[in-house]
Amino acid sequence: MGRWAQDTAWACRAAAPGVALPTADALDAAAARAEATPALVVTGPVSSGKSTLVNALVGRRVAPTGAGECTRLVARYVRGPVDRLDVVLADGSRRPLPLADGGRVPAAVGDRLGVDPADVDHLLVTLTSDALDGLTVVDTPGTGSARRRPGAGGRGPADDAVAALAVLPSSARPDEVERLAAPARHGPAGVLAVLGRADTVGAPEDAETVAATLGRRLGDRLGEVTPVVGLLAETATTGALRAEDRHALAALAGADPAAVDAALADPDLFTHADLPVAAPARARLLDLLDRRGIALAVGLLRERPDAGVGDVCAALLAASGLGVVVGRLRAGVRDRADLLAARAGERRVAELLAAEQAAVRDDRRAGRASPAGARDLARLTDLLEDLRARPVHLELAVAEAAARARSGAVELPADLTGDLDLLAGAGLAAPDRSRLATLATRAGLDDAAGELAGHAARRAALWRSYATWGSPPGRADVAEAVHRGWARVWGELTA
Ligand SMILES: Nc1nc2c(ncn2[C@@H]2O[C@H](COP(=O)(O)OP(=O)(O)OP(=O)(O)O)[C@@H](O)[C@H]2O)c(=O)[nH]1
Ligand SMILES: [Mg+2]
Repeated sequence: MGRWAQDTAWACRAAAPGVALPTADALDAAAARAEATPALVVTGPVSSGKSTLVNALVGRRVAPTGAGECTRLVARYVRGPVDRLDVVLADGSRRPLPLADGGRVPAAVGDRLGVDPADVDHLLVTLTSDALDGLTVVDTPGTGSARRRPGAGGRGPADDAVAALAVLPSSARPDEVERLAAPARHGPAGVLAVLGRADTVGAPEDAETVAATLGRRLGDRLGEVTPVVGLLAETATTGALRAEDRHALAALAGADPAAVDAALADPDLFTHADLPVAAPARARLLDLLDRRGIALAVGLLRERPDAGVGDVCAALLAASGLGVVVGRLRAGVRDRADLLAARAGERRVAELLAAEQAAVRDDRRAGRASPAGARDLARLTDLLEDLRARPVHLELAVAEAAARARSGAVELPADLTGDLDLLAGAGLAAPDRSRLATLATRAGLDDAAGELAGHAARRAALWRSYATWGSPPGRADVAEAVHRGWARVWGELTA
């Protein structure tokens, strides 16, 4: 666990002995929240390719996938010493259930356990997969599904996510995005958007254009949209492609190219055309690769008849775009896991304080004395102030301000938005020399060391005035965070 997450957990636990029992329990939960592995929630409309992408990310074909509504329960994929499945019921109790053949999560777990499916809160899938080291992945039912509902106590089993991976079809509308991604809820890492099933939108080179158009149509709320072919990524990373599949592909590569290419125009045609591969083997290839993947693999084997399963998988993986998604996840979530976990704990304390404030207000209105409530309120206020005084809070406040400005939620003049992005990448929690030097270079300063302090002081003053001169509240908050960021840079350089 990282330094800031640990620090948050300690602060919460240290405050617990001085408050009433329910508040102490809630503080313990906030500490546990900071200590927990950060979670990424995968969200999107029904059949957009979420579970297929989850399998690719986890490196195992474990989540059920298929045409029609397939995922009916939230499933949390976590790292553990053995593979196992637990069904978590609405009352919090857990029932173990064997994984189905091939290590898949079985469909209809409610029936298998003899419980009402409505009583199931979520599935907890523990896997030995290294890909889950440091990142829990949460698969969800499609946004249009009637199965989506908050879990017990009004909290959904994905509500602790620090970031969302939105898997979108090319037809996604801005109003859907609002609903499915709820960027504000997922904290500073926000939402990483991908165009799912990108092989189905036209020629390979079209996918980039469609993704860019989708990003623009969604109003840049989600930032960049990356095209991804989850199916090829899943097949390539999970060992699903076997020697006999490669054999079938090689037979197709050796057949009349005109006949194979013509058959690939349509799935039915491909399964029934006169080709030197048994129909069930062709149907399996369609399941594993779809037509684009088959064309790609056959093309490779025509050029290099000696290419093995590993070579084919490498080509599929390269064409899938998974590497770009993994890279974005690393930069946006994994590399910032400590900060995000610390922030998640801090958010819980803020929620707790708000609830306590409401309770004390109610007591006051009803004429009830609540000395314990007033005492807890003071403790929680102190704790939150302490947490917010840490540099990690500042770094995340600036990152959030940058995300809000980029999303259009807060309007700023263009030159100030650039300034915000600059500072958001500066590592304000621990601004060492190399980070400050990078900041100076990115700010376009010639004499990096000499000029940065003066620049920081001027920018701090500018943002300060922007924060105070009649700005609307959203803008004032953003400006205040950036002001404090530049002030910290100045302080580091002049201390
Ligand atoms: N051609 C192609 N098909 C894909 C791709 N990804 C998924 N599919 C197929 O699309 C169908 C739906 O995929 P899922 O991964 O189950 O989609 P989902 O979003 O989890 O669907 P629900 O759980 O029902 O909401 C399956 O038949 C997949 O094999 C892809 O990248 N390309
Ligand atoms: Mg699914």
